[in-house]
Amino acid sequence: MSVRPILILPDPRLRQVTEPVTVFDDALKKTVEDMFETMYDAPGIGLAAPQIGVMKRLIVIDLADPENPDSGKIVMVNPEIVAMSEETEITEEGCLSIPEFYYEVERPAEVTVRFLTAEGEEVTRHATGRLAVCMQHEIDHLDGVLYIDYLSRLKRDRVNKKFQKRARLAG
Ligand code: GNR
Ligand code: NI
Repeated sequence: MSVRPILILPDPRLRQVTEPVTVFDDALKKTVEDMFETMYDAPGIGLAAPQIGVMKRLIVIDLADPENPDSGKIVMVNPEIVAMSEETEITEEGCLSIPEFYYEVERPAEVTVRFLTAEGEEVTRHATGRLAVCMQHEIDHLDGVLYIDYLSRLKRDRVNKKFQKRARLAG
């Protein structure tokens, strides 16, 4: 098991559409273990495979909140949102690939997601609250979508400029 480096904006891999998982082997389980270790180390409540440069449709989530009954380890392979509520909710989001920034985002308040477990078994799960937000945030990552894409152009440009500058200084 190992903590893997998390890719930071503007890494182009964060903008790629990822490939479905087709093989449910020990290598997949190892990747899942690494993702949990990386997420807990960060710490974060979710992590999508492309954030560690694995271009597959694979997500781990743990709300890690004793108050929240949705807490616990969740692995989602090839997830698909099969239903979402008309009702929306605005919550503050952050992203491990966009450190130190937090903005309010409006999303459907409830979603139903169909996915496979790490063993390849199909599951359908209805989610509300923080879990619903996190699932949508992570599934977006699999399609190269970041939460800043939902902000006004002014705010998004400000974030992009900040990270372009950081990359210049670091590179
Ligand atoms: O750790 C995270 N917190 C968070 C807070 C509000 C909405 C979404 C998230 S996900 C984020 C980790 C991350 O970047 N996952 O892709
Ligand atoms: Ni994120």
